[in-house]
Amino acid sequence: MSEGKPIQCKAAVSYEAGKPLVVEEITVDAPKAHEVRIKIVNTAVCHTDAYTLSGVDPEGLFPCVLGHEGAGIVESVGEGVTNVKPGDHVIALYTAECKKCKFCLSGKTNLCGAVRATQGKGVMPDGTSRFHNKKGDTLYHFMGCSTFSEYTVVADVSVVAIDESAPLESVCLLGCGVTTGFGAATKTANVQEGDTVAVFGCGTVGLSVVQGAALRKASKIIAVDTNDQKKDYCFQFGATDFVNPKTDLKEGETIVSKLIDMTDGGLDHTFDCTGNTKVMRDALEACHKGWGQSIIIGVAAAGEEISTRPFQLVTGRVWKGSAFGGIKGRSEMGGLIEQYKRGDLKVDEFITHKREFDEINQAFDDLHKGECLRTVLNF
Ligand code: NAD
Ligand code: DAO
Ligand code: ZN
Repeated sequence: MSEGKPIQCKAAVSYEAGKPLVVEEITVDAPKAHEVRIKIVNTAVCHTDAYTLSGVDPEGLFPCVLGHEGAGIVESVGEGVTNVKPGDHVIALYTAECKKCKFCLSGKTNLCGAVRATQGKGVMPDGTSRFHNKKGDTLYHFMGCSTFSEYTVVADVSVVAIDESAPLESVCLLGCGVTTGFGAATKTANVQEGDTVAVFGCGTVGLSVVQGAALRKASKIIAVDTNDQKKDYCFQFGATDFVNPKTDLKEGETIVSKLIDMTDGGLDHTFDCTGNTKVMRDALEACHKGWGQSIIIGVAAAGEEISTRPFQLVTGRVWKGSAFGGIKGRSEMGGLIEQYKRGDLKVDEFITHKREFDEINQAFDDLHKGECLRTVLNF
């Protein structure tokens, strides 16, 4: 029985920005009160992990255990934990849900204040870490999840138990990218039947917007991507059109003018899934006058700012943002898993690469391949 004791296990430690991760044995302490220790079974690599590893994330702390798109099985729980128990299949949540704070009770947002401050500092809510390397150095947590370790410890508000029949290899992707895009379309934007939609950037997040819009029976779903390798995926997930702004514009045409021409005056909903602030502006300006709304999902580099002419907003276009698709992880993950099991939510289709955990550095390289949506790692 490992309950109450430290566990030695394999993890990928990020010691320095811009350097490969080091796969080594670390110690994972027992969970304290209101904490949960999870045996991670599968984790995927997302651009946010790469962003922090690159060193440009001003909040990045090293050495740390990255990873935030993971699923596993509860090994043990600390005192006072009632929402999960050992043996439960779970998904780690980088957007916590305490159900008690001002944010959770507002009914207006999925952001939660419970662990926000300590999560951003790479520690557990009591201000300490559960990770140490063999030299005894403390390793920081990441996004309240740290799924690049065979065992991790998370706050009880940062984990949700799921239907055991859902394959962990697939549903680990609901920990970030798929949920983010799908929720942005179906919840934040609340796309309705017959609406017109344009999605800028068709990686896992953008394709999940596409599939959310298709499920809602949008009449036109225009996928915009500078990489033609994304075209087939876009149609597979439900796009009606694909535009590559690098190659598909006539002389004098801009992506904004082309989209406006294609939709008789502009779109009902647009989504930025690139993190590029110029694209964010195009996405807003391609919206229909009077009601079009543009949802920013992409995470821009530190210090970047967005701009447009205020007249764009005066004339009725709306700029919104969406974190984790507006989804409350503990209350709503069960519904997403049901949609996945019914076939209404594609998840398996995003797994373009599978690797053993030891190949995690190659999984970071996979991210740069145009045809890669997600690499899922197996412990
Ligand atoms: P990705 O890199 O797989 O996909 C981005 C896509 O955008 C690529 O297909 C790329 O070819 C395309 N692209 C790049 N520049 C473009 C341009 N100028 N015009 C059109 N297309 C362009 O990334 P992803 O995993 O799908 O994530 C997308 C974004 O969402 C990232 O910025 C990520 O950090 C962010 N994200 C946000 C949240 C959130 O909660 N808001 C959650 C997860 C990810
Ligand atoms: O509550 O103030 C806060 C912070 C919420 C963080 C939301 C993060 C959304 C985007 C991160 C991309 C993750 C992959
Ligand atoms: Zn809360």
